[in-house]
Amino acid sequence: MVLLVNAPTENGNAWREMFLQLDPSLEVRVWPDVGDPAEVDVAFAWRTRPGDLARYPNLRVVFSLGAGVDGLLSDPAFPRQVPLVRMVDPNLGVLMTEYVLAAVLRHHCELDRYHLLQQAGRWEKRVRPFAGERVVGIMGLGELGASAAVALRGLGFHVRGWSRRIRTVPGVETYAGDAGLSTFLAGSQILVCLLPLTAQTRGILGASTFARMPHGSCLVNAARGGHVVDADLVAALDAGQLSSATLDVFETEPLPAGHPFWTHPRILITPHIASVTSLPTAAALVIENLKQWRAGGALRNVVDPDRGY
Ligand code: NDP
Ligand code: OXD
Repeated sequence: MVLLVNAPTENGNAWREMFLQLDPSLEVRVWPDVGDPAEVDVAFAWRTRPGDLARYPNLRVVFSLGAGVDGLLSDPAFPRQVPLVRMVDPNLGVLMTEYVLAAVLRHHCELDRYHLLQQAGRWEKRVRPFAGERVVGIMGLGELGASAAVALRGLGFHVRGWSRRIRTVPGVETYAGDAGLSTFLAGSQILVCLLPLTAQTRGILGASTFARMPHGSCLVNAARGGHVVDADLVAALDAGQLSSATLDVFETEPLPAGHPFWTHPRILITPHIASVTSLPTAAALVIENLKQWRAGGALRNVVDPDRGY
């Protein structure tokens, strides 16, 4: 079986070595040294060149290096008849949860505000509410959202979550679909986005959403830049409807020089580091899934291309 590592922005040889260590029976090739495209059975893909995955006529499965598959599915030539498996690794949740906790605590403790006061040389105290008096709303209660929700509950926050279908997470108030969105947003003082980017969720962090949140609330976006309407976010921050934002992801990455987010006093930018796929554990999960499938079992974590996640 030929597995092609097709992840031009990553260290393809490191993945190749790990896959071979885990399953020496595989033949592992690294893009662009593809050999005969007709021999490729399986692709391990991330940020592939547009059209590239359509070049392998006998491709039987694509594994995504990342949890979000919007980049792969946005390629009009993506072979939609081939099963696409997304990355589900508890380690992604561990790192994402750390990031969300750091961002939520930064907003909860108003560290962003104190940073601005420091720059103005001002010593101004303000009593903050207890965590239980602060409502954190998480958009997306999947692998990452549910993990963050549980950890925030552990710190005592009042946590609510929003998903497509209603979910149960112990201690978390849950809402679903369009019908639940306004009520969910109306109480969310710190809103954390962990949605996949799909046709339904693109632009969801825009004026209409911000207007439904409490005045002065905060935003954490660790999902995709396409969720945010950039001009609406700047307008909401400038008007005080939102008081602060932590952004890890952007429509264009790296965030282009001169983009208004770079210099906005109420925006903290991180360079898409909220979570990172861990090579050893992720490779082991791919090989395990592949082995089960080769033995006649079903693939786990297959994406529904119509749903987009
Ligand atoms: P999952 O597929 O496990 O969870 C997605 C959640 O979003 C589900 O709860 C789902 O609802 C909900 N959802 C999807 N569409 C809608 C909708 N239209 N309305 C309401 N809820 C919706 O994904 P993960 O938790 O694994 O990952 C989430 C995203 O995080 C990824 O797609 C990726 O974009 C981003 N990410 C960012 C990283 C970073 O470093 N910044 C790293 C890794 C991932 P339901 O439960 O009903 O299906
Ligand atoms: C992912 C990411 O989707 O790193 O895994 O953004």
